[in-house]
Amino acid sequence: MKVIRSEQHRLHFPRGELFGGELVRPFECPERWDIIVDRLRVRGYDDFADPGELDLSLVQRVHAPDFIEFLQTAWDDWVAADYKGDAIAMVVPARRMRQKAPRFIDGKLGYYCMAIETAITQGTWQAARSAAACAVTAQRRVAEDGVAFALCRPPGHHAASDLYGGYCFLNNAAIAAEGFIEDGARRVAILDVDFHHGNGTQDIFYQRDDVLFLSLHGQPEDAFPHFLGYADETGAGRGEGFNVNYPMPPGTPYAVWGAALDDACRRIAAYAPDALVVSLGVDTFENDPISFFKLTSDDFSRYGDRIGRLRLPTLFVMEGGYAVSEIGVNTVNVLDAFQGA
Ligand code: SP5
Ligand code: ZN
Repeated sequence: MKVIRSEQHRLHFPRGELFGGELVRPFECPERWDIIVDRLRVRGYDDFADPGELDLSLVQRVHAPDFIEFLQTAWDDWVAADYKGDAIAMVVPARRMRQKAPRFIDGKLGYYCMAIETAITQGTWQAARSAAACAVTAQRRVAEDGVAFALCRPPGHHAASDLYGGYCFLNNAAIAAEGFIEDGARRVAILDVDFHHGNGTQDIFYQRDDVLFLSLHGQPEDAFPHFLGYADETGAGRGEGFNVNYPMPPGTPYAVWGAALDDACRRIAAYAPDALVVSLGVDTFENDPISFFKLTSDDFSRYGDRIGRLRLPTLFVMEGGYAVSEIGVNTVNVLDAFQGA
């Protein structure tokens, strides 16, 4: 299986993440990438490649022009305001306030932000661009090989057309889905197995019937991002019926999670897509520091096999997973079992 990854991910590493009222070392850190690469090598994956130049027209199909402009300029605006730390949003356009991007950077950050734990630094735009490029380059490999892995960092599934946050800036999986459609796919399914609801991906495709979105995640009552991901969000307009959420409670074991995955896989098979994008977050792991499902390392093999039995052209796109020492084993267990299915 071809693995597309870029060293440029290192350009994004904020000094701190706002967590429990403290600035802590970000959970979403460069070591995550290193440990996945190490494990891939141990398991015999040796077909690594850098991404090609990013096709900005695909990014523009997913993200609003003013949002792309904001991501490109936010750091310079922040520095111009004479701020010394990383760029963090503080004021947001809450209920009954004007939804209008202001001129000053403090206001812009809040306008485009969906969760303020996520800081922007000098290299954030370049790193986000490299992650999207990995997704698109890997997507183009799927036509030849039937499968590919985009080792994206930073992740993407919380990013909506004009929102960043949840460690995400560009929605790598959504951009890749648009790549499949550009290459002739009539239907694409996106299966989001990250612990967190893929609010950005859901929002991007909510009114569409050519992209089926399914997400298994911690229920919004208890889990980030808290304000989307309920089971009654089923799509709108021609997209009605093409959005499927599986919110699950704290402590969910594989017996329950795997049954939801099986239901999702049966819906995917019935949809008969030309391609499948898997938003692969491994923060469902029992020892993940910020999540509450109870999957074991062996469970990742179990579900990799289930996805493999769909027999679809499949692109894996890396999302979350914060139990850093086990992130490699858990991620590669999915890929190995997919290939063995
Ligand atoms: C891509 C991805 O996995 N993003 C997740 C972003 C979550 N950031 C906020 C986490 C806050 C978690 N608080 C839970 C505390 C549990 N003790
Ligand atoms: Zn996650």
